[in-house]
Amino acid sequence: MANPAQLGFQDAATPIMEELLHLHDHAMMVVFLISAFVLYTITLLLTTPLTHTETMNAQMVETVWTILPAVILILIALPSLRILYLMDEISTPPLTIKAIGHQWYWTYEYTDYENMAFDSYMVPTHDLSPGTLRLLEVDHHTVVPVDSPTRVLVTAEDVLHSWAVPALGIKTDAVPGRLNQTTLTASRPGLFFGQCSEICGSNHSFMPIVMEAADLNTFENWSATMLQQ
Ligand SMILES: [Cu+2]
Repeated sequence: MANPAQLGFQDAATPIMEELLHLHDHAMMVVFLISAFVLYTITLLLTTPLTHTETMNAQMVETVWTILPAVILILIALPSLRILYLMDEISTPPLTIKAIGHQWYWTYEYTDYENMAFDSYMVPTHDLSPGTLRLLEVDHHTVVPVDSPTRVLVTAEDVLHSWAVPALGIKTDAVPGRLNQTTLTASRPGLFFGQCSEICGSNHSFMPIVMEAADLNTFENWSATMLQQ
């Protein structure tokens, strides 16, 4: 999760999020270079007496300042498109989870198992045990195995919600009557926190998401206990 007053992103927990962080750094580098150049040019403009006041056109510089921004845009667009198509790549994952948004909790269905579904409610502040996070902890974690591709189907049953977990690089709209598909492959074990990212009603802030990436044995044990309930 994010630290208090954290400015940057959370550490990546999926290969896709790692790619997104690299793209962000790449784009920011371009922004810094352009900002520095513009600032330098403005300073020159304000401190240098004007010469060439009779010049009507300058073909060379106009050619350069038309083509150069286009090249810079292409240098940002190409890696961006690459990640866009990477994120779309689902293939045939061994596990599928269905996340259903409700006002104001999430329901999860593990459709590879018979009858494995549970609701995930936020733990109210007065019920929190020491060391757990206020407004982020839920009563049932959503467990996924580490290093295993997982398909997440996202939908809603009442209004628009959005299933978002920043460390996993996921933000998928939950739309009633629609089934959106996304994928995640947790690259390390851990707890990854998210929140509904669509203004969905008065308790919008109180339907957090807790993804627990665990090794396969832990996942198997957990799924066995969930099936017994
Ligand atoms: Cu919501």
